[in-house]
Amino acid sequence: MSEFKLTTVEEFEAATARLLETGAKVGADAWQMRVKNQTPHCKFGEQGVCCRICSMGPCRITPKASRGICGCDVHGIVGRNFLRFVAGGAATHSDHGREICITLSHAKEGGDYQVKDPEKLIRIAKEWGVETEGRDIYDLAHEMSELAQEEYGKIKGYSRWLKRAPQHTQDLWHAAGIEPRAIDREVSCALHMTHMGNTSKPEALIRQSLRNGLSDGWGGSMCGTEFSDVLFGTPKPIDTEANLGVMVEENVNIVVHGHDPSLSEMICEYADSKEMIDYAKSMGAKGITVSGVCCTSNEVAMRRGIPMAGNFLQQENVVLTGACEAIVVDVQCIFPALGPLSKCFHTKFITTSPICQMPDSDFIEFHSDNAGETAKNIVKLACENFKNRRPELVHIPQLKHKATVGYSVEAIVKTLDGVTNSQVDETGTTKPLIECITSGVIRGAVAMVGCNNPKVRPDTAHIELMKKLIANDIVIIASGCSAQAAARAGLMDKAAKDLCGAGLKRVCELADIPPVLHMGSCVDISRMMILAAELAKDSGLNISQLPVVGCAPEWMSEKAVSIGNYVVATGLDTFLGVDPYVSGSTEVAELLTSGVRDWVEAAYTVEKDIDKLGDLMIERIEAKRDALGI
Ligand code: CUV
Ligand code: SF4
Repeated sequence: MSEFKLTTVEEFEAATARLLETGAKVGADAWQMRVKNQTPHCKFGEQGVCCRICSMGPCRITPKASRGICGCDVHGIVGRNFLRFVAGGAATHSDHGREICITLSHAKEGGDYQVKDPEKLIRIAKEWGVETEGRDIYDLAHEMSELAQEEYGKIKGYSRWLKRAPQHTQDLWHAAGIEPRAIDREVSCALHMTHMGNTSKPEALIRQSLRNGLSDGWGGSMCGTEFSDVLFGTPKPIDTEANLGVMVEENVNIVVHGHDPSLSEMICEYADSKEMIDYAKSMGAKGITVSGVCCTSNEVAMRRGIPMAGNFLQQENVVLTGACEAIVVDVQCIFPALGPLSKCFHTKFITTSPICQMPDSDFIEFHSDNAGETAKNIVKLACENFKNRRPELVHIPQLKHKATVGYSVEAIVKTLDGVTNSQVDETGTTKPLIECITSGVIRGAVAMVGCNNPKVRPDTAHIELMKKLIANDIVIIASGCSAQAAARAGLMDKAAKDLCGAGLKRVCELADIPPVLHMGSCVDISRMMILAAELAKDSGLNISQLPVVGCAPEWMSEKAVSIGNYVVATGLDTFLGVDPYVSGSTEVAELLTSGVRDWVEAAYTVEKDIDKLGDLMIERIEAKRDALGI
């Protein structure tokens, strides 16, 4: 029998309970308490039937008021709210992508930012029809940065990245009229359409939702991922660890949190320098430990093996250890609660982006042109703060698991190459993976993504679903907080192969991979789109025919809905465990769960019962296999 054991959610919760005791001692509150004060939630908001788009309102639809003051019905209100939700998410991911493109413009030989993957840059340049022969790599980088930034506001044509999709998918997008134009334009168009007195026809609103989603996944997010790889290196398999136990009591602990790797990369770089380590020692610490929370953590874990302290709903826990000298944040998914919370401890809460400014934080503005200097100052501040710890409050839960991460598409293709005994066995294609799927050794794949949400017992849905799927020989590709849940539980430990069905276990052994593959951050879901596109092209199938689905069982952010929309629009059925505020309109709900299938060959399923959600995904995968006769 196998010795391998996952860390259980009960163990996670016991560790949190112990930290909350410390919190109580110092008068800190935490999301667990705030949830209580916010429950029950507003029913109108939950169903999406409240409109406050103009100041004649707010209007809400009730049995005795079937229309708002302007006459908008419930379907228009729910549809507009949904589209605005998507626009918020698409804007957020895409603006992050833009920052990366700007960082690329600051790359220079010997500078803070360099081109770490010149091959990838050349590959993309060729794709975009840019002359690469005999060019200086930085000259090329700067031209590509400019072209990429133009993608956001160009006056003609569609997103350049769409060409990466199989022809059939591009044809579907064209026929449905949902090819995204300039990235920013789709956000503006969505806000324009939903202004008072514009579109109230659900079908048109949902079409724009898909187009706006695509402008994220096949636009802004893809810029973010691809140019991050160019700048910081394309991820390769690397060992790391996950959970709060990665923090080291004797060391200066710096926690990076947020999404944009431009800052966290620099922090990691300087925290690793002899000068800074010596400085930490002069302050009485043994060294410096950088660990991460949320997607910026995924970014540096994938490229540097930096350990992951936790995911979204653990961000307060890192401060509650009493051993966090600085929590350094860039953008997105950062609790404003960290301000008052850090004041209860010695922790410095350092905000760095003009996009994300919060009360009770030290704002140290970070730009790509002063990156090194700023990062060094932040690391120094953290070291100097070590002496301010209150030893009686220090407690780091000793929970952690090892994890192998870093599965970019490039890495997956390389790792799986040679797994099969196939004569074809061409290097650089997804054919070995297709062969595993066709032969039934692997039944299919699920892209597990998205956040935590207190509406679902945190991490349980991610972990339980993954356990169920791998036991059924379904391989998981994961990103965002879902990936971190997996890593903390131990599902990214290669030994987790013992929890798989016989087929998947064999593949894990042959390829030396864990059954849950960490593909990166939330913008890296664009990697999953590229993988699906490659699988379709290499197999001659349409994306919608592949036994592959997407799942976000605990999602919470606008970004997640934008992601859901581009995953569906790409032809992959998407399973949600939390309702996106559309239950108030039968028409909108019907379009999302079925109507859109006529346009893009995929749709949403919403199911709050996690066990059922798992069954539904397995059924869908098996139905796709049946349809192919495999
Ligand atoms: Ni986007 S997955 S909470 S950090 S969006 Fe943030 Fe990555 Fe969700 Fe997690
Ligand atoms: Fe009410 Fe119409 Fe104004 Fe919305 S747009 S608040 S439904 S009047």
